[in-house]
Amino acid sequence: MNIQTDLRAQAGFRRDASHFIDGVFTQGNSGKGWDNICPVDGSRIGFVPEAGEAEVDAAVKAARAALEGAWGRMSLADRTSMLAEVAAEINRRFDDFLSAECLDTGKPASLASHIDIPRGAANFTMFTDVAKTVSTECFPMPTPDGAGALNYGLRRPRGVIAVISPWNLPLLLMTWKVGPALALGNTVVVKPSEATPLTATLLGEVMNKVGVPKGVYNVIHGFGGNSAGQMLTQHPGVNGVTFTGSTKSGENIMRAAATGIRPVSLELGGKNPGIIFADCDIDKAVEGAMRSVFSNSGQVCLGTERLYVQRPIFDAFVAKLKATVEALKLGRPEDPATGMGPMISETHRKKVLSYYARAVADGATVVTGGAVPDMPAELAGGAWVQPTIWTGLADDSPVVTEEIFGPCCHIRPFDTEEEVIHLANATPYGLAAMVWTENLSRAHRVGSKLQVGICWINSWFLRDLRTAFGGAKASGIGREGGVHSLEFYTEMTNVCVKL
Ligand code: NAD
Ligand code: 6OH
Repeated sequence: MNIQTDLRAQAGFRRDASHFIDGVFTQGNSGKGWDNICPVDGSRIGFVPEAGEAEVDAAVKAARAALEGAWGRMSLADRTSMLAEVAAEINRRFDDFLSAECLDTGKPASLASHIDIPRGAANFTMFTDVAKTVSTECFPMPTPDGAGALNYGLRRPRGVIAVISPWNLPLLLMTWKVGPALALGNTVVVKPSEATPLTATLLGEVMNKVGVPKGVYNVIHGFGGNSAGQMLTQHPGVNGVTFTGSTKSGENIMRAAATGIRPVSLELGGKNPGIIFADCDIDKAVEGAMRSVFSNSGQVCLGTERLYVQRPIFDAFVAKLKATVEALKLGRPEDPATGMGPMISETHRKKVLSYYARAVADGATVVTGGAVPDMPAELAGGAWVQPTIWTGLADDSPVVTEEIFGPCCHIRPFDTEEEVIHLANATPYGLAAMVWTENLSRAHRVGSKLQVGICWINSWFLRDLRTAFGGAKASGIGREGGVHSLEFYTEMTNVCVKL
């Protein structure tokens, strides 16, 4: 893995994004689009075309034709070896993907080279493995005439899948959907986030290089509501919508998918608690909290924004976390010393800063941060905020109840296990939680009582891709990962044969 010394010097990817429809890169005919801005310094990366009805319709039709054509006829062995080759080609073009992702998001290359890009490849290999092992049930049954009958299940691809993805882990979260969809025989139309169009576009080059039939993977660019996202989810040719993003957008997408009764898979927002018991290994807990609060500048759905620390170690924990946060270096993605990048955009920075102001207005103690950092002149146009810790807020402050999606957390003391379980669950969300304790019984007990899709004990973001991934309550519908992805990406028919 070679981290580029200058991302912009990496030549192998297009700076202007492009739709990718039926195997062809096109700017479309809508005449609309926008400038893609690098959040590191506010500079222009290139142009992004905005798809209109014509491009969305063409992409869905191309996906349908591929489903009924070359892709639908391909053997499982050929399909899966082709997708394994997609993974290999992502790895061969690692530096292109890395530079494109870091330019779009501003995230440190040290992070993207360990998480985003390798997972972009792994999402294809893992689901090709899953697809090869799919088997279905068989139930012999008696009949009154004594001859009996045999029931067996058949799994078919669901069809044309709309993939709507967010900007925080663009390649990782898009391929987390595209991988299983294609491995299980579907075709896709992807609408990546308007903030991060480059790696989805680049994946089109990989598909063509590998020889994936045209129309199997399509990309259209645009915004969400009243734009390409909405057109795609409303398109009658789409058989299912898989979405990662905010809970608000999830509600809109579910509404659109209701017409025609199309299934949805929704991975949504969170306000995840981290629970630190006094019997934990405090240094490991501080290190875990650092990663879960500040990785990717806090722009991770699984990240922790509410920390609950048991009273005997509260002051020590806050002091250690503060010292570690203050050592975090903000800087350019390509600088190996950079620990944190900017917010994704100026708009998002304003949102995060509004919570920084609200925390103060609500009487928080600002342990560290809380403002806009002083950056060198060449980065002054970037979307920077300071990593921030607060204490002293009431449990009903919006800073404690609403998802901020920034590099910040509120830390509150607690006394008993019962109390902290109640606090952790007192939210409409239910995506993830982390618990730090050296007491084995307590770890299992608390883990089983938290109303979340994923609970990490003495760890965070430790991912085995075979496990069920998704959120409880307002954090989502459905589970993806390993064989759990079969539920959404395939349709089951029971064949009942009278013998
Ligand atoms: P967002 O909801 O604003 O946008 C996500 C995607 O949906 C974008 O591509 C956007 O254009 C599209 N979109 C928005 N409204 C739409 C509509 N009405 N119809 C069709 N498409 C529409 O989210 P974001 O700001 O890009 O990402 C941050 C959010 O995503 C946070 O809330 C975060 O928690 C959540 N997230 C969740 C997970 C998870 O796995 N649960 C993972 C990552 C991010
Ligand atoms: C959210 O920002 C992170 C989601 C991570 C995954 O979906 C994953 O598969 O690891």
